[in-house]
Amino acid sequence: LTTWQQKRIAVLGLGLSGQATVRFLLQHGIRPVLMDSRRKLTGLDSLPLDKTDGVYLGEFDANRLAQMDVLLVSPGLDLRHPAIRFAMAQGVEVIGDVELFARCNQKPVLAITGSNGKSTVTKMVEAILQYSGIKALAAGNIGLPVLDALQQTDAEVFVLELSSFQLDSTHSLQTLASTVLNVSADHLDRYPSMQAYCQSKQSIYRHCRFAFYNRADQNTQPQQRVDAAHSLGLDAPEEADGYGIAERAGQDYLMLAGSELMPVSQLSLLGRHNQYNALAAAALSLTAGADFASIRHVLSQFEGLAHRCQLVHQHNGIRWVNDSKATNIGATLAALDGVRAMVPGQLILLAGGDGKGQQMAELTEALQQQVDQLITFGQDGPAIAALKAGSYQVANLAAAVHQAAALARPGDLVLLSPACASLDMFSNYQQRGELFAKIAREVGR
Ligand code: UMA
Ligand code: ADP
Repeated sequence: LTTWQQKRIAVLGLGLSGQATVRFLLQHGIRPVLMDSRRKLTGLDSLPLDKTDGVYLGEFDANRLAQMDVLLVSPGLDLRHPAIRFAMAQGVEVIGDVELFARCNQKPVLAITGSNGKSTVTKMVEAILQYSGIKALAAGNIGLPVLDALQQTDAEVFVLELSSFQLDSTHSLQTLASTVLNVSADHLDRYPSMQAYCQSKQSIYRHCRFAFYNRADQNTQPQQRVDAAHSLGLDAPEEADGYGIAERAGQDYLMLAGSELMPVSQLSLLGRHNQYNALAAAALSLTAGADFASIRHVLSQFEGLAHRCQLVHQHNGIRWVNDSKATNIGATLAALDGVRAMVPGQLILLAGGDGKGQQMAELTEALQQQVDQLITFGQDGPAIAALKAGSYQVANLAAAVHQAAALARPGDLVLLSPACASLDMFSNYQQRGELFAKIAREVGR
């Protein structure tokens, strides 16, 4: 980084990761230029702006960007932005905060990506390692910017949740182990094709020691040469030292590196997708030194994260489940699969929002076979409602919850699993999930 003190560095995007990047650069004696295409921003007052080389808010000026040596770009910004492309074409280096982390970090990294399950697996791995007595810190897309994590000097292992956006601006991240959990359509508003999105996910394997991929999902299999690749799956592993689920004395066991880890029935989280998440977390943790007893303990106690298939209210035999984090079709399909068997009565699904260019028709079969009542809302609600006869289309989430309450009987389960982003009506998925829980508690009495 010492050579950077003579360079012209701009930080583009001043959200969580941009602000962490600015703090990090200032601590290393580098005075960046700050830019954000938004005119109104929060949190900027916490930065010592007088120590920077200026703050520019509003539409990016291509010529100003082209005068820089390096652009540190936030994940929320599309690298295809004309001003960023123009700067790149002039030879300006464009990287993200994870790349800067990669160049400065000396400690082992476990890296997790995938369309769904990233946060769950990241938190599981962090908890397992901590229980094993290893100081692990989860960072990245999960919320703590990687450059803030890097400042925590007592951390021994970094567990990084990486989005495809972060991977796109990262080139030299060395990892002890990397995994792509699954690939299903998401963010197709930012990628020209599914193939381009897959390639982005694949780049997590670039400099890994161990690659763990999903044998039921070909897109997750490393397409480049890696030192050691192991497949994970919910079936019996073929190799003697494999990872999967095998029957032992009439019980299904999670198999970890050829050994029996624990009966699947002892896992705390429900749903087949969570069995896979548990296996992936166990495999990653093992490479970083976790012991079997700790893995077993954590996986049997793990409470799950808020807004992921979370039971938020139960009354009169009706259960209300918040899966607001299901912002794409793959997540909603997993939720339906996971809860269907638990519902003696009707499964009432609330879905809709910003579909991000997904092909909603991929939901058709699940809506027909697993959902008894469908209530849709938001911008792309109509496209989902069109897939099932007799569905209810309402104006907003509150109306959807009221409609659900009118339909629900004892034994039913009301599931908010929107298959869409929340940004057409909410600030984020958390706000959507909280509103659902609040109204469910009011009407479901
Ligand atoms: N934006 C602008 N102009 C700018 C910069 C950003 O309009 O100049 C917009 C973006 O288009 C986006 C929003 O601002 O809508 C936030 O983008 P950001 O890059 O400023 O985001 P940060 O606050 O830095 O948060 C990012 C991750 N956000 C995104 O990738 C959009 C956070 O992941 C992550 O926790 C944080 O860094 C710390 O590493 C959130 C997320 O939504 C949870 N991720 C997406 C997902 O999981 O689907 C990828
Ligand atoms: P991410 O961080 O990738 O968004 P989360 O762990 O936050 O993943 O879960 C997001 C959504 O995806 C939730 O609705 C959850 O029920 C669902 N999900 C979790 N794990 C998986 C998986 N392995 N496969 C498919 N869907 C999953």
